[in-house]
Amino acid sequence: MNSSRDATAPRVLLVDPYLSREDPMERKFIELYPSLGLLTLGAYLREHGVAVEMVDLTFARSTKPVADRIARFRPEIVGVHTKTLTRTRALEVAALARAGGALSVAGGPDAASATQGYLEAGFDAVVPGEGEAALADLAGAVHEGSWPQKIAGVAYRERGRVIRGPPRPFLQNLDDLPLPAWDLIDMEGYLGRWERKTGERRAAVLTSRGCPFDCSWCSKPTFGRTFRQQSPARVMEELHSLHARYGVDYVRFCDDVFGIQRSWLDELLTRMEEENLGMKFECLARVDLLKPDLLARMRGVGLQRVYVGVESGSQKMLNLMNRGTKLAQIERTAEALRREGIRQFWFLMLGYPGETLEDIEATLRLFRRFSPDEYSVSIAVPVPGTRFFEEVKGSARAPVPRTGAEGGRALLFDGVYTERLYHWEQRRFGLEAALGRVRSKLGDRVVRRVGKIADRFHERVAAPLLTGDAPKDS
Ligand code: B12
Ligand code: SF4
Repeated sequence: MNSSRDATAPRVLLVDPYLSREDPMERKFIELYPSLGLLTLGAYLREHGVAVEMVDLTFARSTKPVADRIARFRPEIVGVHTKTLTRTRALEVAALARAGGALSVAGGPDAASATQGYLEAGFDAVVPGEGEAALADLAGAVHEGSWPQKIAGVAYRERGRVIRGPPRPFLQNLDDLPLPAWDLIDMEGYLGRWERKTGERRAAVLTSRGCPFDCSWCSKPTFGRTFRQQSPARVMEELHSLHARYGVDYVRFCDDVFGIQRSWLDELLTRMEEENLGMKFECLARVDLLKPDLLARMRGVGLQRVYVGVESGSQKMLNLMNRGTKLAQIERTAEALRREGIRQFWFLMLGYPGETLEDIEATLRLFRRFSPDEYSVSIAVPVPGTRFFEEVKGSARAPVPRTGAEGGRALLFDGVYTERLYHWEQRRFGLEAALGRVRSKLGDRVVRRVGKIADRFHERVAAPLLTGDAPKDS
C-alpha cells in the first residue's frame, strides 16, 4: 500500500469492471449507461480535493486498461464498483491494485451484500453503504498515513478479522451532491452508440435514492427502505447541463421508482413544460402511481416509454410478493399507456413460491390481453437479505445467487415446479409476444387460433411432462 505523505492531493482511481461483451443480456437488450454511483463519487471526491481518474471497462476487452492506468496515475486507492455479475473482474482489479501498491476498495450492491466475502477474497476495504463521504474520509486517511483505522461506513480486515467502522448516516440533502463527473469517462462512446442505434443521444439521470416500498424479493443493500429525492430545480439543472454539454436529447430516469411523490412530480413536469427543453424521456414506475391524467401530462412533455413491474397476472401472487399493487391498477395503467401511445415494458416473474400453473396461466392471459411492446420474464431469484430468501433459504441452491444474465434463467431454490417447466413457460411468453407482433399482418382470428393450438399443446403434452404428477407443495 502506498501511504505517501506528500503535499499533493490524494489520488483515487475509480473502476467499473463491467465488460459489456461478457454480458449476454446486454447483447439482447443493448441498454448501456455508465454507473451514476461512480460518476457522482468522482465528482464528490474532486470537490473534496482528491485527484480522481476513472477506468470504465464497459467497452474494453479485458482489465488491461486498469493496469495501464495504475502504472501511469499511481493511485493510492483503487475503488471498484461491484455487481454480482462482475465479481470475478472486480477481484482481478483488486489484484492489479495490490500489484500497483494501491489500496483496493469495493463498493456498490454486491460488495454491500457480501462485505465479508469481498474482504476475504482480496479487497483491502469495503464501503457497503452510501459511498461519497466514506470514500473521501478513507482517501484522506490513506493519504495522511493514518490508515488503517475505524472510519464510519468502512469495513476492512486486520489480522484475519473483519472490522467495521460505525454506521454512517446518509447524506441529508441530495441537492448538495455535485453533478456527475461525466468528463471522467468516454461519454461520446455511450452517446454515439445510442445515436447510431436510435438517432437519439441518450443519457441516464437519477433523481432519488432508495425506495420506501417493500416487495418481498427486492434486494436493496445500499439504501434499504429509505427514500430521498433531489429538488425538481436540481433535476432540471442536470437535464440542462446534459443537453448543453453533450447534446443529450433523451433521458432515462434510473430511479428505482420514478415520481413516488405526486406533488414533486407535478412540480418537475411544470418546470419541464415551462423550460421546454424538448427532451424525450423514459422511466420505471409503479402501476399504483401512474394515474391516467398523470400519464397524459407526462406524454405531453416527452414520455416515450415506461418500465412497469407487472410481475404477475394473479392477485394472489401480487399479495404473496407484497407488491402492494392491484390487478385493476395494472389493467388501468396498461390501457392508459396504450391510449397515450407510450411504449410499455413489462417485468414479469415466474416461480415465486406459491405460484401454481393456474397463476401462470393468469399472467399469460393478462400478457395476451395487453400485448406489451417489450417485456422480460425472469425466474424468481432469492437474493440474501430479502424476505423471499429467508423463506426459501433451507432449499437455496447457491450461497451466492447468480444475478443478471445467469440468474435470470436459473431456479436457485426448490421451487413448486421444475426449472424446465419455467423455461418452457418463458418460451410460451416468447411465442405470445411474436404472435402479438404479427397480429396486424395475419389478423386477429389467425393469431387467436395459433394461440389456442399452443395452449392445447401445453395443457395436454408439455405441462404433464414437465410438472410430473402435481405441484410439489400442493
Ligand atoms: C440504473 C441501473 C442500471 C442501469 C445503469 C447501470 C450502471 N451502469 O450502473 C442499466 C439499465 C444499464 C443497468 C444494467 C444492469 N444492472 Co442495474 N441497476 C440500476 C439501478 C436501478 C440504479 C443504479 C444506481 O445508479 N443507483 C444509484 C447510485 C447512487 O447507487 P450505487 O450505484 O449503488 O452507488 C452508491 C453506493 O453503492 C456506493 N458505491 C458504488 N460503487 C462504489 C465503489 C466504491 C469504490 C465505493 C467506495 C462506493 C461505491 O456509492 C455510490 C454513491 O453513494 C440499480 C438499483 C439501485 N437502486 O441501485 C440496479 C442494479 C444495480 N442493477 C443490477 C443488475 C443485476 C444489472 C445488470 C447486471 C443486469 C443484467 N445485464 O443482467 C446490468 C449490468 C450493467 C452494468 N453496466 O453494470 C442489480 C445489481 C445486483 C447485484 N447484486 O449485482 C441492481 C442492484 C438491481 C437489483 N436490485 O437487482 N442497471
Ligand atoms: S421492487 Fe421496486 S417498488 Fe418494490 S421495493 Fe424494490 S425498488 Fe421498491
